Amino acid sequence: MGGSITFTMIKPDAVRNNFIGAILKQINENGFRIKAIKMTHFTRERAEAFYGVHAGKFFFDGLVEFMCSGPIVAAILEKENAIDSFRELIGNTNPEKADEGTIRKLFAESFTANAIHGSDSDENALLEGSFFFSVMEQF
Ligand code: IDP
Ligand code: MG
Repeated sequence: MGGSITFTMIKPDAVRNNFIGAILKQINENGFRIKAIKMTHFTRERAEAFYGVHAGKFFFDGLVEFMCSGPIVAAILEKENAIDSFRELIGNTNPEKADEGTIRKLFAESFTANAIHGSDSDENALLEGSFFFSVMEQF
């Protein structure tokens, strides 16, 4: 038990397509423990801030629009080597390039509507988790 943490969001496409249960099942079966979870909805301002590192890129406006298009499920996950292990489980950002069996390959609609988010570093997992959950130190 124990390990490091990552932050994830089941994105609006996957929620609309009724994949919350299937995705959480994959997450659990791959050894992640769900430490905190909530269904919520981005406002435009919060989506712009969350993805601020991508501001100005060609896909930014479409990404913000999409992330505000419906509810999401945000969660803190724990596992040994959580960041890398989870990035492996979700697969390539572009679902057409994602390996068979990965969450994006199985459930994504498109490059932008790619079903799920996973943090890319310990530092960003804390920052991103703090966007949705208080007292991140407890994890
Ligand atoms: P990641 O989610 O795999 O870490 P990032 O490069 O951090 O990928 O991009 C954040 C999100 O922005 C992606 O998950 C995807 O939804 C969207 N995105 C990134 N690059 C593109 C692109 O080239 N076309 C369309 N959408 C993109
Ligand atoms: Mg990223």
